[in-house]
Amino acid sequence: MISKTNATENGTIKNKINLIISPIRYIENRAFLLSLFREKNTSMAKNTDTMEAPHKELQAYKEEVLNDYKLACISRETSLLGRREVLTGKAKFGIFGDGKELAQIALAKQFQNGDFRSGYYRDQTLMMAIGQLNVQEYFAALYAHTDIAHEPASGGRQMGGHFATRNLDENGEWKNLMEQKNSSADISPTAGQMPRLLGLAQASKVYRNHPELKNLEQFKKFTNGGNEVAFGTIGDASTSEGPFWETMNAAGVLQVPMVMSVWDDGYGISVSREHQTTKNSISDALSGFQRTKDTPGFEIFVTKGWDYVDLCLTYEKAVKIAREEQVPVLVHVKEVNQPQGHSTSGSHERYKSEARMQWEQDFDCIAKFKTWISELKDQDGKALITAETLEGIEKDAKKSVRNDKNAAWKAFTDNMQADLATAVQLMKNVVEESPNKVFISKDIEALEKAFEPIRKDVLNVVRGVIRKTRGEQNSHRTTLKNWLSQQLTDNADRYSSYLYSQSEKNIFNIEPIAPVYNDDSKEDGRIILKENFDKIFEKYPEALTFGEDTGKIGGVNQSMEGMQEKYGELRVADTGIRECTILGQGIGMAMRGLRPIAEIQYLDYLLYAIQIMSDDLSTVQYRTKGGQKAPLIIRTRGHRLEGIWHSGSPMGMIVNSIRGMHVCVPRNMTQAAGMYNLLMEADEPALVIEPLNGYRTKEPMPSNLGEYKIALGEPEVTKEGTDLTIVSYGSTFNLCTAAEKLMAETGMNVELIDVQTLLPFDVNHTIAESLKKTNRLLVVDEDVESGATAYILDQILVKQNGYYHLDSKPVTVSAKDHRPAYSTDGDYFSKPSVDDIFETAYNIMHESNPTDFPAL
Ligand SMILES: Cc1ncc(C[n+]2csc(CCOP(=O)(O)OP(=O)(O)O)c2C)c(N)n1
Ligand SMILES: [Mg+2]
Repeated sequence: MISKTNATENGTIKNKINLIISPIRYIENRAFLLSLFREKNTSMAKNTDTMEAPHKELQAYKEEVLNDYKLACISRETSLLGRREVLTGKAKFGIFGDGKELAQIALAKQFQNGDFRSGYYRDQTLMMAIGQLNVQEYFAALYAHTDIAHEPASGGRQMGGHFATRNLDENGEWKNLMEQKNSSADISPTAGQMPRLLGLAQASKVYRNHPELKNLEQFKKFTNGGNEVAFGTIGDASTSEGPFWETMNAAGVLQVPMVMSVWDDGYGISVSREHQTTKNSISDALSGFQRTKDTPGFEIFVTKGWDYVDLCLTYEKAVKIAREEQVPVLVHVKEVNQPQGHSTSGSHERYKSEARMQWEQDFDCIAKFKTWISELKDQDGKALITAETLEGIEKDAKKSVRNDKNAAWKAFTDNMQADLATAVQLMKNVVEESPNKVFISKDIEALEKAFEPIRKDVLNVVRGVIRKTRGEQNSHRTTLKNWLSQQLTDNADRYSSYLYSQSEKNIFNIEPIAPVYNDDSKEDGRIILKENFDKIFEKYPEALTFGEDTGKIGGVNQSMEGMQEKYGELRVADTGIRECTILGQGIGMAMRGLRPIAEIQYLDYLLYAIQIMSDDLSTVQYRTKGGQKAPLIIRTRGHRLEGIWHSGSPMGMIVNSIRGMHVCVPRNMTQAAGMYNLLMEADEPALVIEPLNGYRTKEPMPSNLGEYKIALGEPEVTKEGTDLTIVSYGSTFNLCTAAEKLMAETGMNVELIDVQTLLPFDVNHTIAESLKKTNRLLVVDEDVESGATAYILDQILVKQNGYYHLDSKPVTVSAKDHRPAYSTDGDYFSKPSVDDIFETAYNIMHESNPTDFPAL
């Protein structure tokens, strides 16, 4: 800084002006201007006749500083009032961004249209600074306002402090993401934002280097030559989580434009940093990631959360490196704090020492910012910005936040008040005619007197009135019941819509096309898959795949053989062994218009990724109420091989943890390929589990590869019969087919149904139709007892009313509760075998007709 000032003093004033206004040197110029303030060097400004240009710059800069101060005050006031709203009971829970304002303001200066954020609950100032959150919206979220016009992030579904931009239009189509600053939707699990961040950053790299995409018009809404930066934010304590390290390592390997900020306030709730981080410093711990001249890695910056000038300069440098060089950057922002403690759930006095509390006050970033501004002098040595100006800003901030808060509350309650008034009137009509009038009226009066009742309060009383007037001849009951029914419909939209896509491209809108067979040729399953992937890559330039061993050797089962040579390393890539971030790459890239196919090598290892699938991917549509999507396809293979770690089939766990995604369990590769073809046209995330023992099985070769599409949610009846309905899927279905041959030999005529997909499940109730004929049900599954079978039975017996058609008890065959043991015998005694399936089916027949089916 000093040397730059000296250098300009030695040059002519004219040179100085050129230096300041030249756009190419913008960053250096800003640094220079900032240095003027920092050094309180006013000598340059005293030369009045030649100083017009820099003077203007200084004025603009002064404005900028004042705007920053204003936003900091507004954001802080939002936190303070927000906490009060929770403590007085108007909102459920509050977690705020106080103490982190300044760093986020500095970061936001570098945030451009098309860029993405993947952060956490402290980022309200950042969201405000990039123009994607206003105070009223903040409070709307705190109150859980269900209208996206008021609470665009989640329609009141997420607790306050969980941010998101609306990246889809009302039809579920992508908006032009290059015309807005974007934030992927937050999730609460600490470090859960990390895997997705990797993919958001990687998308820029793909767009920059892809031979076709950058010139295609339809991708201009996602990128400008891959110049976009993905901004990550995380708290110091959350860096202890595995996904943080996995993401950082992968970003260093992939060299993607990611700027990772750590807001280091020294605590994760009550647990201080020395219990969290090696060397008590994340930048020290990560110092081995620092790139050198010869070895790529990270660029690492350390700054302080209260030092406005250093923060601004740091982010200028950091983001320039990430954007231009596509290098990941860590910005360790030390010395931030949390003036109000962690959240509304407790107070920090319980675990912070008095000295620490004092320090937090002394180093409050807004107080420090104010001191710094107050010390700026103009050319006459007078305060550049007066104390009155700053106090005026503070006062205005208080007032405007209060007004916005009140407006948010009014909007939140207005809508409910209207419903309340209608409900009360309808209930009074009912009660007028009721012999229990006096008794029931009390409930209605209590509701009328209640302080701002919510929907639950109203429906509680309405349902009570319906209950208490049951059996009465009361002409107004029907009207009240209709009103209730309409309320339940409206609230289903408020609270339960958009678990799946509601766009034109949801899976049910894609027309299936049957495979065509021109001749009798047969091929290994893997060849069918491979040739089909070839068609997919040809048809969709935005399609890309990655996973362990996926690239160079084309996958452990060779179903991508030759694809990397043909489509390049960008589109067919190897990754490190890191299932969680493979998923994250997929989520982030899918959120930016690409069509990733993420490969998890074996189903058993999906567990490393299941958290991120469950918490992030499967909730994207739901938690944004249709504001975002991530149409990612996950490929894996499983169910059968041998041994504890290679034969798992935890389908119950999977279907129950990823509602919001589709789960395809094809019995062979022809079906699998047809499912991929359908999914590529849809805009929804799905998991496809290829049957592990199907790669070398010969299957008839369809002639319309890449074209035929297998519908999801439609089981296939592969053999018709009248005695017993056998329901299964995947590899086990093939065992059922083998067992059926034995059954036929004994005179049994069974119907075999492959459900094909577990989510969705038999949408046309094909299985119930079958039960009408057979009146008997056997479900075969290789999950543990009561695993996927419990789900399947609930679907058939309860949802499809299958129980109604049964003449004998429904029966299940599952694997043993332990993991499957190694070797063929281990498999035989752990998983359902052809013999087990035959015997169980036969015993059902024996029970109903012991004459034709004598005991075995
Ligand atoms: C996986 C997971 N574990 C625990 C929590 C509960 N929790 C919420 S915030 C938090 C502390 C996070 O601290 P830090 O990352 O330093 O962020 P800060 O709140 O201090 O900004 C914890 C433990 C959680 N949300 N997710
Ligand atoms: Mg912390």
